[in-house]
Amino acid sequence: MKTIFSDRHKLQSVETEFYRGKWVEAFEIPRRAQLVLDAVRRADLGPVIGPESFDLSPVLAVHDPDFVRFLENIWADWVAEVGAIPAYPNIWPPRRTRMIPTIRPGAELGRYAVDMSSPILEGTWQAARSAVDCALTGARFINAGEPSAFALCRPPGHHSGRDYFGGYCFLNNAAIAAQYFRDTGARRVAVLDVDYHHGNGTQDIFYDRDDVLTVSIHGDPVQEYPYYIGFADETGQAAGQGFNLNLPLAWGSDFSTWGAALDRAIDRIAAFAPERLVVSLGVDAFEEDPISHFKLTNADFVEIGRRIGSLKTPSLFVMEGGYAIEAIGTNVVNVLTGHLSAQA
Ligand code: 6XA
Ligand code: ZN
Repeated sequence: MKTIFSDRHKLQSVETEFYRGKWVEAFEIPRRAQLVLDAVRRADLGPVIGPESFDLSPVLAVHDPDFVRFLENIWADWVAEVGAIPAYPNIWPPRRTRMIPTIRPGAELGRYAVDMSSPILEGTWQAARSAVDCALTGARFINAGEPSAFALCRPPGHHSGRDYFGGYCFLNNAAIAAQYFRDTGARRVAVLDVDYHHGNGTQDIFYDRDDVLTVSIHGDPVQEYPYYIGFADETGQAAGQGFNLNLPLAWGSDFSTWGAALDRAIDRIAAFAPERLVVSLGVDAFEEDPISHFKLTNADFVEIGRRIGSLKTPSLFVMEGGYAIEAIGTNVVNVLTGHLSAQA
């Protein structure tokens, strides 16, 4: 299985993040991607390849053009007004306001950001573009006939919607890849999100469509980020009714519960019979994850990969979360080797 990786992910790097009322050591750090890469190399999973450069059209097929323009330009606007320090929102539009454009970067940050987890830095745009390029390059390998590929994306993407960002995400790599599969001929595409957190951006982007099935297994939003969205009764709307499946689970869930949810996810995906599968691969459901509350073991991740492989659908794995630094490489490689064993 090929891995697609870009060094440019390092351009998104902060020392601290605002967590439960305090500035703490950041969880989403460049070392995460390096450790996954090291593990991929150690496991001899297959070649590691740099991404091709894509133009903005696949991004604009998913994201709002004003939002994309904002992401591209906000750093320069912020520096001009505030200086070369990380740009964080600290104001958000109240409900029932009209979204009238402003001329101040701080106000625009609050318009598009849903939280304070995705600071804009000098290299954020380039890092986010490189992650998209990794996902799209992986999609190309799948289109060329590979049964699977691993886009080692960083920053992650699944919390970004058509016109918002947050939760360490900027551009929705998995959604962009899914749309790219549609635009290059796949009639039905499924996205399976196994990250601990609900893939709210991905759900939202495809919510009214029946050509992209979205399925997510995650911490119950009554108690877990991103809150407000990800409940079981969100099943899609309009043509998309029945084409979103949320499987929220309580804190403390182990593989007896999680695996049963995965089986439901897989049954739904099999019934949909997609021509391509995108897996939003976060490994933060791991028992030792510092910000998560599921109880999956190293070995459970092998089984996740194996069961996804039973679908026998060309599959693009797109890296999302996972913050237990010592185990992130093992857990990712376990999913991928589990998947390869089911391909054999
Ligand atoms: C807010 C960000 C927490 C979610 C990040 C993540 N502190 N998402 O892993 O998948
Ligand atoms: Zn996560």
